Amino acid sequence: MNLADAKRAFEIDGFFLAKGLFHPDTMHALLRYARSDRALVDSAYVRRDATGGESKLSLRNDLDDQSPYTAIVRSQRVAGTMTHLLGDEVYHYHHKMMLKEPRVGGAWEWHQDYGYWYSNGCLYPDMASCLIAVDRATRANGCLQVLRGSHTLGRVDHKTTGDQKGADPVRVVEAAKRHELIYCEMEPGDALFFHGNLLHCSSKNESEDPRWSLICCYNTKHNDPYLTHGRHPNYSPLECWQDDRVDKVLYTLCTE
Ligand SMILES: O=C(O)CCC(=O)C(=O)O
Repeated sequence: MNLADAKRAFEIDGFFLAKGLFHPDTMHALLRYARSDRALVDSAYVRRDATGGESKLSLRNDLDDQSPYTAIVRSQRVAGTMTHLLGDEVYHYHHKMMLKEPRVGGAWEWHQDYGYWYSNGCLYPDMASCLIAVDRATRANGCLQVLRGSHTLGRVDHKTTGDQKGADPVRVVEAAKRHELIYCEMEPGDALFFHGNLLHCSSKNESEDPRWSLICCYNTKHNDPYLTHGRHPNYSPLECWQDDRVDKVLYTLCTE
C-alpha cells in the first residue's frame, strides 16, 4: 500500500495494516532479545481485566539509543509514516511491550487511547499508535480487535473496570451495531497503525502461544500537552533514522 492509500484508509477506517513492515527474522531476534532483557521483564506490571485476568506491560517514556525498541520508534517506516498519517511532525509519547502470556494473558477492555490521553492535557485527538506484532497474533491468543471507523465517534467517556479504564459500555454496544468488528490477525513484523480515537480491545489469551507486541505511541507537535506534569512527555523533536540504519542497529543489538 502506498502512503496515499494508507492515509485514506487511516482517515476512513481509523487504522491501516502494513503487512511485513519488519522482516519476521528481525522480530524473532527482537523477541529473543526482549525475553532476556531483565530491565524490560522486571519492570513489567500487571493490569487486571474485569474478570481478574492479568495483562502485563512494560512501558517507557524515554528513548535510549542502545535499545532496539528505540530504533523502531525512530524508524522512518514507523515515525515517518505517522508524520504522514497525522499531517504534522510527530514526537515520541511512549512505547510499551505488551506481554500476553499463554493461558493467563488477560483481556483489554474496549477503549480509545485518547480516552486516557485526554486527561494528560492533550487538546486534540491528533495522536496515534503503531502496534508491531513480535509474536504471531491470532484470535486464539487474543489479537487486537477494532471497530472500523469508530474514531469518527469522537472521544467517548471512560470508566474504571478492574484495574483498567474502559469506554462507556453502553456506547460500545451501540457503536458495535454500526461499525464492523475486525480481528487484527498479524504475522511477526506486521504493523497496525491506528488513530487515538479508534475503539479497540483484546480478549484473553486462551491458547498455548504467547503474544508479545511492541506498541509505539506518538503525539503531534501542535498537540503539545498544556499540562507539563503529565504521565507522558511534552514535545521534543524526535530524531528519525533511515531504515537501513535501523535494520543495522536491530541486527547488531539483537544478534550479539
Ligand atoms: O495489545 C493488546 O492486547 C491491547 C493493547 C491496547 O489496547 C493498548 O495498549 O491500548
